[in-house]
Amino acid sequence: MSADGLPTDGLPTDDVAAARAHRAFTDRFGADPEGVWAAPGRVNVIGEHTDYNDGYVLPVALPHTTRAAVGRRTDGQIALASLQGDGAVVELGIDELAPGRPHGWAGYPAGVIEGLRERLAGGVSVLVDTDVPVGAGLSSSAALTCSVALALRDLVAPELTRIDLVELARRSENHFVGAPTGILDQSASLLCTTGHALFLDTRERRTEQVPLDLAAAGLELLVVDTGTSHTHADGGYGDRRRECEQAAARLGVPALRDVTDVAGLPVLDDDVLLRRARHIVTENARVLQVVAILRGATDPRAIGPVLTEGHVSLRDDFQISTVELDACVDAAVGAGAHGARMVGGGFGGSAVVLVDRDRAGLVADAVRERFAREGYAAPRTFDVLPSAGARRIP
Ligand code: GAF
Repeated sequence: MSADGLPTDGLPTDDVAAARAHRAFTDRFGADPEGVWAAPGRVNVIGEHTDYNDGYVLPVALPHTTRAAVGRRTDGQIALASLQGDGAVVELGIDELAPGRPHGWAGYPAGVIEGLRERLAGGVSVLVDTDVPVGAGLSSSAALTCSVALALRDLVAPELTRIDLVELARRSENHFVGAPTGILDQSASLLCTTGHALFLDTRERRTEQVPLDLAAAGLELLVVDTGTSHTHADGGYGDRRRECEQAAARLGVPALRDVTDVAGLPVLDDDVLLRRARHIVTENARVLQVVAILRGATDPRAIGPVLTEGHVSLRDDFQISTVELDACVDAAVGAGAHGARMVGGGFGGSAVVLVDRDRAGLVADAVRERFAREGYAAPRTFDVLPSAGARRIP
């Protein structure tokens, strides 16, 4: 069980995770860290690709976290180590930090450090450890940047709010690593709370914690990691972003958020732009519909069909699904799930399935059997309840 009393599927408790990161930092750098911070990955309930269109999103935090053990230095160096890498420490002078330098996983924490460079003249050492699946569309990058951002806030920039940290982490991904993401993942990692979904209006930066007590309703979210590749720095995500911007420009609005009725879309004479815009307009409506259901006393099962509609829109209009994700959604719903959809940036990664707790095993088996029949690699599945956002541990 986690500190929140949630089942954690074999994950370490915060105490165990903190002790492990502390010990590894000491082994690697020969000194104690000043603390250990944890930030979760996320699974988005609904609201996909709406964030960079000024729209709405509704993520929950995963129980899976990235931990950062952090200590300031006095020699002006940055030293970055990961328990998941090859053991090599990435080391360079703080004045040498620049977009793309260092590259790879180290670019994510380095981008956050660069954002606070003037407060960290003496340098800093960071050791990270994670159980967020990497490249699975579950926001491992934001878990990494947000754990380091929260650590550095506590150590050198106490005036920064969590909203400021969302920006710091997003800038690291956009400008340092070169992945043109919105603010969904960073907001989820920093602002989610246990037992709630985070309703975020990405234009107004307004948030609402919407109760989502799946356990009380006998429900859970089953996450299916298809194991197929997914990365934001690649072209597909950026293409979709540009297409949405073009559609908004042709419609004469600042962002697709400003279009609330699909009836206005046929003036787009380009079929691709019409489809992209239709996804965003209908997806924003789906977020509002799901929030309305959850705010009411209605059974949360009622959101299931809306999730599946979201998948169809991502598949047919946004065109970012894959055969594996489509097979997963089809098999899960066929086996009695209330709804299912792909999550995250797309072109691979994971799907989320809303399912009765006592049926989750059957549904997972049905997905596995379908994958075996189609000749796809066996997926990894795990159950999730809405978990805590970023925090200092223990
Ligand atoms: C990725 C991005 F990082 C998010 O900003 C968001 O656009 C998401 O894809 C799609 O909803 O996770």
